[in-house]
Amino acid sequence: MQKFRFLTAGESHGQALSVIVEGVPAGLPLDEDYIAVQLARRQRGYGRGDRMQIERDHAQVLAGVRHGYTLGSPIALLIQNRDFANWTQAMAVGPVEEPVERVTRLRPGHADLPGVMKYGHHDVRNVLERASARETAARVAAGAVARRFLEQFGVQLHSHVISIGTVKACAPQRIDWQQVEESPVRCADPQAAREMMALIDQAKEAGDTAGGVFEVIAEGVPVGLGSHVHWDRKLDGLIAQIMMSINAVKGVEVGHGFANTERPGSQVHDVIEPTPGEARPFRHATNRAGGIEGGMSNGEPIVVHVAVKPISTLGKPLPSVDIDTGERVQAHYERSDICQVPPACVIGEASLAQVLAEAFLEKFGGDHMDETYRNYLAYLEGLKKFLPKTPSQTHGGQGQKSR
Ligand code: EPS
Repeated sequence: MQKFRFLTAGESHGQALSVIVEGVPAGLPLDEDYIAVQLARRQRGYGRGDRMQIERDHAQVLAGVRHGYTLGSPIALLIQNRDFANWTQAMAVGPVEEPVERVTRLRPGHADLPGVMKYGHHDVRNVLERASARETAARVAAGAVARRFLEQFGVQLHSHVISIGTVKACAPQRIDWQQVEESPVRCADPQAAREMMALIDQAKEAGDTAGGVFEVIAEGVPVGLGSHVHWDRKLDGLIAQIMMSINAVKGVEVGHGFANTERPGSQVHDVIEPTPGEARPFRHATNRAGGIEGGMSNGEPIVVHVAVKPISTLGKPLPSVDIDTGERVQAHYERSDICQVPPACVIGEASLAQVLAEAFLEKFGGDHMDETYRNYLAYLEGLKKFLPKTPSQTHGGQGQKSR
């Protein structure tokens, strides 16, 4: 079975990040410039550390694309780490002449402790290099391919920051996405954005870090992606899994998931309305479910909230233990970001795009985009049988029989 999936490789300060994206039908227009736009969005954000001054992320397409169109074969992408020039000894692939200084002081909250125990390493760098959120550049490159695919069906993805620390945004009813793109913290509320930046400044001054919550929205998703029939085919379950795998993410909510628990059911469930005269058979009066019912998209925008913990590398490190001596020490400090919530938005978009592209291909298949598109249009055509009946159909006409 054709399956849209991706696999990344690469250490934060190694030579490069690489990713293979598989399952993309032939005939999808794709070029490096398109992917570069998404990579640049991920690099921005107030609260980023100095590393982003060094990197200019660009994914080179090594395979799977010819003359501007995908071939249906695996797509291979390569993103160079410019910073590798400063780490040639520390991250050399071959043996080194001079011993390289090891990292032995564990950082609470990072992968350091379980990583060295599980893999039997004596140098925490063997864990932290891969555990670094640098890997998310490769995810965004893969997500750009998924996004390009979804665009062909009119699916649009957006994201914005809802809170950083205790500062919460009052998002307007209609979000100006261009304004969000221009906001240093990807926030639709300019006053809250200023307060978020001040909070990040304070965290930096205190040698601390800041977390927050962001929202990702996918518009134009057809009804019926995912399935109610098995736990591992439920769209909300798949979205939660990929979001939880983003570095520092600790919570995922679809729609008003948590707030809904405080309301009676009558004020939670989205009333279904007929749509006389419209191409679409039904709509919901509200979207508290976040566009998913029974593990399937229901035709409303898919809305996901994602909680990001404060980064665990602290300028003023917490108490910890040295794996060489077993003694109490201050945790290791390694240059890092103060707040990752704005870039995490872009990673969240890429992740949602992955899940939706996979669900799209599961539903519509197709080895060439033309085939996928034909199947998609035929499905939409089939949905017309749910359109309101004319009086003659309701009283025993053709429409009634065809159901
Ligand atoms: C990260 C530490 C920092 C971040 C990095 C994630 O890198 P460095 O140790 O080189 O300063 O900048 O994120 C990225 C490099 C990136 O591209 O997002 C960490 O420890 O997770």
